[in-house]
Amino acid sequence: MVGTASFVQNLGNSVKKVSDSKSSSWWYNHHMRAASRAIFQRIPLVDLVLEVRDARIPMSSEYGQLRYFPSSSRNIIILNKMDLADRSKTKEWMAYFKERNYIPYAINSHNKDSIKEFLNFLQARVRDIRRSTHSSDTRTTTVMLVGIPNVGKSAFANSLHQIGRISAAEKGKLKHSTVSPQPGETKNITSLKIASHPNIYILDTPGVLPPKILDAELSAKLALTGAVDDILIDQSELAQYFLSILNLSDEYKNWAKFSTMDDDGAATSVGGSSGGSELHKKENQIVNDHTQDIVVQAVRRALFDEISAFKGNMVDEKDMVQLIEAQFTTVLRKAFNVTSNPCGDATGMVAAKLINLYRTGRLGHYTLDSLPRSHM
Ligand SMILES: Nc1nc2c(ncn2[C@@H]2O[C@H](COP(=O)(O)OP(=O)(O)O)[C@@H](O)[C@H]2O)c(=O)[nH]1
Ligand SMILES: [Mg+2]
Repeated sequence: MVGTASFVQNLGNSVKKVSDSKSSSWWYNHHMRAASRAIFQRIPLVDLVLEVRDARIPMSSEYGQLRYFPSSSRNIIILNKMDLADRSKTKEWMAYFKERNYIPYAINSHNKDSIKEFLNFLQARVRDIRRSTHSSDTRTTTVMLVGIPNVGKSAFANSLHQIGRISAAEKGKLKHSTVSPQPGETKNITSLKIASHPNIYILDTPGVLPPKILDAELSAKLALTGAVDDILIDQSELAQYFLSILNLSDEYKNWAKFSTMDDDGAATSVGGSSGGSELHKKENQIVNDHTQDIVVQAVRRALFDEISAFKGNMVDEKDMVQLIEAQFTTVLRKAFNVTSNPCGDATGMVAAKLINLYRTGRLGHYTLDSLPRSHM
């Protein structure tokens, strides 16, 4: 279980309730139903299917419909948002998929080099398929992106279109897919050219969630990573679930250098997923780039101090609840400079700010899905 049981249950049950509610036109709305059908019909017709998943939840972000099309040589699993996931866990997940004869590829859609590398890989794959099917060199190849909402399909499609080797005239200045932090922004299937001679087109599709979700932990992970519209979810439940993950992980130890406590050089003595000096360089860069990072530093420092000073037992549910209560009501309010005023929703504001920092990778890298036990 990722996070502490009661927080997983609270959030998971709320999400499940939304997905169960018949009146919820938000969850599996008519757009999703129509899109799901359109995608299903097209899958057998395209040359390749790129199933975009979120690298933070390589299993939970599976696109269920693909189980009906088990031809794994035509499918590639894209683990997008790798920049937000734990790097060593992504490697383990890649190995896991390869062992099962899937073709996985980890991507950061915002990174040019990552996209260039993938384009080369894709073109080689397309050549292989052409050879094996004896198709002519001039035939157009169609590749379809599928996935649950908000995993970055449109961002990925746009980057492929921008970086793809096509003429300037073909790079339509106005032609792009809508990228948005809100799930459900892509309403239609759009086609973008990503390579010439021979031509490759990519179809961007709307995200589709399962009509119903039965598992509380799965629901909680989908909500935290942004696959479910935030309007449907209590933001403080989301933030508390995240805090229970953060408190149990080692990520906060990387923030020792921001601490005001006398920690005797703890910054260099702790290990984490990121190397110390590399992290430092990155941190300096970020500080220079964004004024908002003064807030990020304050939040990291406050969390580091609070967790380090915590005398309770993290795996004890009661102690964890107490710690999160303190973090939420005092520590983070101060760090975010949110004053409690009778008209404002201070808890909601703290929650939204914390979730935003998590989703933009500024509070560490977490892979929420663990590999099946037999594989570890
Ligand atoms: N950090 C990070 N964010 C990404 C990446 N790809 C997409 N995003 C962000 O994720 C959000 C959803 O992207 P979008 O392309 O609209 O997702 P879609 O619903 O699957 O089409 C947007 O805020 C994107 O900027 C990535 O590789 N890394
Ligand atoms: Mg989209």
